[in-house]
Amino acid sequence: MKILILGGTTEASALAGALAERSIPGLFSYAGRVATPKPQPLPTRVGGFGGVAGLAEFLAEHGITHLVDATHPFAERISQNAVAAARLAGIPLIALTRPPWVPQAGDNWTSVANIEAAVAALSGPPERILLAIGRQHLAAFAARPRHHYLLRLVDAPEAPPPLPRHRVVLDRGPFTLAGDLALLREHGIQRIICKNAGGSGAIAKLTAARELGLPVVMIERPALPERREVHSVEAVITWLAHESAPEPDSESAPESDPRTDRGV
Ligand code: 3Y8
Ligand code: NAP
Repeated sequence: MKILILGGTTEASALAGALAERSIPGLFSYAGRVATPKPQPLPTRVGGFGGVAGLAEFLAEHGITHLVDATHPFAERISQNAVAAARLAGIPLIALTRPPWVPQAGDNWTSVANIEAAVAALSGPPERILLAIGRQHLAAFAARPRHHYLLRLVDAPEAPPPLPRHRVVLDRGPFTLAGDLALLREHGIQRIICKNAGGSGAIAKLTAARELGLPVVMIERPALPERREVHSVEAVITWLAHESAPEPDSESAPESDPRTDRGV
């Protein structure tokens, strides 16, 4: 058995720890989006595979027997590639995901379908906005230049974002309620824009928004391809055990006793 984990989330790190503890051979994969990704207790590779064909080749060349897609719900392309590459390579695939967040009493959310809809939702008067969506989609908000954006990024942007009024804060999750309350108060934030990532690593800002009575523009998840999906590390471990159990062959299967068949 040799597992490849497509990582980049809190759950992927927890699964890597569980495999390492059980001495289950595994490899961990990052896209290489940030300068210093969190170290993992498994051998780690960084960078794209080169599309579906590249990933299928990697699976075959490295003798991968099981593929676990533990990437972020907004990492659409890698999840599509994983389904296609696992099929090409003829190996089983499972996705380790977390349920989306749902609004609680006291929340003031506007759910939107995507980044463009979030931009469209900012048609009101100038506000101080926490844009907590990372670095990859900032340019879309250039269409709404009158707001003041607080950008929380993992790494400093190579070029200044095309937002006339913005402030960058460099930080990486998992985040805390105390930290996010302080951030929102210090910068006088009036609205939060974020992705429905789910999980525990990014939820603090929503709890802080509820406490401060701030509105949230929640970007809902893209549709992902059909695949086997679980929400816990234990469920992946159970699946691995089941998937690697030898098929019971007919010779060794115990004959049913005719007497018991008749209930005698
Ligand atoms: C490179 C690898 C772990 C994983 C931790 C989780 C939690 C902390 C919260 C906010 C939201 C955001 C962002 C965020 C969080 C976890 C998780 C999560 C959100 C690292 C990491 C990698 C990335 C990539 C990065 C994206 C960006 C998104 C920042 C590691 C730290 C906004 C998503 O600069 C860039 O280009 C950053 C790109 C993709 C989204 C974007 O589009 O910009 N994550 N984040 C992974 C790789 O190379 O394969 O160092 O840990 C991982 C984590 N970030 O093991 O504890 O599980 O989600 N990551 C979002 O959720 O909205 C920050 O600021 O409130
Ligand atoms: P994406 O748009 O779905 O993927 C774009 C390309 O990046 C993929 O086609 C693949 O390149 C490469 N890639 C993505 N994840 C990879 C991985 N784990 N290992 C190797 N290559 C990978 O992905 P994304 O949204 O940019 O996210 C990139 C990484 O950041 C993922 O690991 C994800 O879990 C993590 N992350 C993303 C978010 C988010 O908001 N998107 C949040 C937290 C963490 P090739 O086609 O060349 O193989």
